[in-house]
Amino acid sequence: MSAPDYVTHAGLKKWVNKMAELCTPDQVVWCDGSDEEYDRLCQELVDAGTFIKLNEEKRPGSFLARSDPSDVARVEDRTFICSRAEDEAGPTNNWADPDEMMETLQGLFTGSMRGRTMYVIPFSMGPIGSNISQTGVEITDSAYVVVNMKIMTRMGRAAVEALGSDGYFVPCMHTVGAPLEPGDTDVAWPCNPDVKYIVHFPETREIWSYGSGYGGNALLGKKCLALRIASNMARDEGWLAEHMLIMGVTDPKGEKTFVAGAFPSACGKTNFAMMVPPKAFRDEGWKVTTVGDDIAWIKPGDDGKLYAINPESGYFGVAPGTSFKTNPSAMESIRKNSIFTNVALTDDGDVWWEGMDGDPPAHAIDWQGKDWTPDSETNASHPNARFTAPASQNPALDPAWDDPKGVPISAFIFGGRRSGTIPLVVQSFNWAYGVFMAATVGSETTAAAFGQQGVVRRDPFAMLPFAGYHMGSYINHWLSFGRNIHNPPRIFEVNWFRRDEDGGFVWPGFGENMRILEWIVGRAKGRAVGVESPLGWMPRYEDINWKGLEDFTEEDFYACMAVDRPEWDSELLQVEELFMKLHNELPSEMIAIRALTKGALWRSPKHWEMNPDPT
Ligand code: SAT
Ligand code: MN
Repeated sequence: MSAPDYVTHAGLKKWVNKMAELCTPDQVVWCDGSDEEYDRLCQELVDAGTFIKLNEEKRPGSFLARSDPSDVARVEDRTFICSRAEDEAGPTNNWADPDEMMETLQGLFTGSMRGRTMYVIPFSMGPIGSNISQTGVEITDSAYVVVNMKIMTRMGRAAVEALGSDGYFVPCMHTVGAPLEPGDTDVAWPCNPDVKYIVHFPETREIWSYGSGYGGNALLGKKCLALRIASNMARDEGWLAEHMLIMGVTDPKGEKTFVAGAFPSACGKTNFAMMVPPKAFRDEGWKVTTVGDDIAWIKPGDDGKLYAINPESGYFGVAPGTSFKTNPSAMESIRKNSIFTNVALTDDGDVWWEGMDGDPPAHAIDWQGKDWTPDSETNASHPNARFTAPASQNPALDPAWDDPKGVPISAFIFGGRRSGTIPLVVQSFNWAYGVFMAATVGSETTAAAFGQQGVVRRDPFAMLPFAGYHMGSYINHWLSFGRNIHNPPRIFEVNWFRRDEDGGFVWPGFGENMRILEWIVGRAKGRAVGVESPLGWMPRYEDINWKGLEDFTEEDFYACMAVDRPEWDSELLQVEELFMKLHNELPSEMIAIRALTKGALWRSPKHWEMNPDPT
C-alpha cells in the first residue's frame, strides 16, 4: 500500500520505500492510529493465536499474549550505543563501530520481513504540538507492536500531520527477525531466539532493533527513543531526558506541587507515581495525581522554571505484585482495554498473577500455556509479566498530564532499594550535592532478578541501562544544567527499604510514603523544618505528620534515619570504585564532594541533636 494522501513528507516516504526494498515484506501498511485499525489488528492477532481475547464481562476489550519463553525482557547485553568514538559511549554501555554494525544490520534486515506485513507507525512522544515533544516513525513487522504503540504513544495520522512535509523524525527500524518462506506456518510469538540486536546510532539519531518482539526491545518509542536517543538530544540542546515518574501533590489549601522521581527497576516506581495517601491525609485534603510513571522530558521555560512532560500515553507496568493493596489506581487502569503479556489465564477468561488480591485460583493456565495450580512449583505468571494500559484510565491521572506546556517541577527525588546506609529521606545541601546523590544511587539486587541477593548495583540517576552516552558526561550535563537554572528544583534522596536486625522492613512504605512526600514538598517550598546532617538536611520526628500512624514510634523513625559512620566509610569506598570507572569524563566536583562527605561524617548518627534550621 502506498502512503495515504495525508502523508506529505517526501523524506519519510523515501525512507519507507527504501526500508521496504531492504526487508521485502509482502505488503506495507501505513497505520492511521484509528480505533477501527486497533480493533482490526487485535482481531488479526486473535486469529493468528498471538492474542487470547479475555472475558468481555470481566475484562472488556482486553487481550492476553504469551511470548516465546526466550523473549521475556529487555536484553541489556545485546543493547549497543554505536557512537563514532568508543569513548563517547563510555564504560557502562556496549559499543560497536557504527560502520561495522550498520553492515551487520543491513545483512540481518535484508529480506527479514519476507512473508509478513510491514507496518509504518508515525508517533509522537509527548503531546502533539508541545515544544518538548519529538516525533518518531517506527517500521515493524509485528502487529503486537502496533497495538501496544497505540496505547503507549500518540500514534497515527495526527502525528504524521504534525510532522508536515519536512518535520524532523527519529527513524526506528524493527523486525522480529523471523521471515516466513512460502508454505511456512507462523508461530504465535515470532522472534529470533538466537540473534538479537538493539542498536542506537546517537550521531545520526537512528534506532535499529532485530530479533525481539518484547517491551523495550520492540516498542522503540520508550527506552530507545525517549531515553537513549533523547538523552543525546537533551545534552546537545540543553534539556533533560530522564527515567523519572512525575506526580502532582495537592495540599489541603489546594496548592499543587509537581515532583519528579528516579528509581532503578524493582523499587516501586509505578506504585509511587500512583500513590494513594493514607486516610488521615485524604481527610485533610491531600491528593496525589499521576503525570507519568516512567519517563520525563524536562526543559527550562521562559520563566526560568523547569517544565516536564510525560512522553508516553500509557503504562507498561510489571504485573506481579500489583494489587488493590499495593496500587489501586493501576488496578483500576487495567479494568478494560488493556493488553496483558505473560500473565496467567484463569478458567473464567480473566488474568491472574502472583501478588494479586485474594486467594490464587484453584486452576489456571500459566504464562507458558501449561496447566497450573497453587501446588505447582513454578509461578503462574512470569516475574516480568506486563500490562499495557491507557493513561486515560488511571483514576488518579493529573488533569495537566497532556498539557503541551508541561508541569513545573519543584523537586527531584532519587532512591534505590537499600537495606541499610541510606536514610529514609535527606535533602541535598545544594544542586551539586544533589547531583552527587543521584550519581551514586545504588540498589540491592533481588534474588529473583539478578542472582545473588543484597549486592549493591550502582545505577546513577537510575539511567545505567538508558544513558545514550558516557555516564561521566551525563553527570556533567546535570551539573552544568543546574548552574544555569535561576532557582533549580531541590534534590532529595529517599530509601523506603531499610531493614532491622531481623530482616524486616522498618518503614511501612506505599501510601505512608505520603508523610515523607509532605516534608519534601514543604522543603521545596521553603516551609518545612530540616536539620543538618553529614549528608544534607533531614526531618526530625516532630517535623513529620504522623496522624493515623501513631504506633510508629520516634525510635522507629530514627532507626530509618541513622547515618552510620562505618557504613558510610564502606559506601564511599564503593562510590570511589564507580568514580574510577567513569574517571575519563567524571566532573571533578564529584570527587570533591565525595571527599567532603567523608570528612563530614561525624561520630554521632544523631543529626537531630543539631539546631533546626527553619529555612
Ligand atoms: O521492557 S521495558 O524496557 O519497556 C520495561 C523495562 O524493562 O524497564
Ligand atoms: Mn522504566
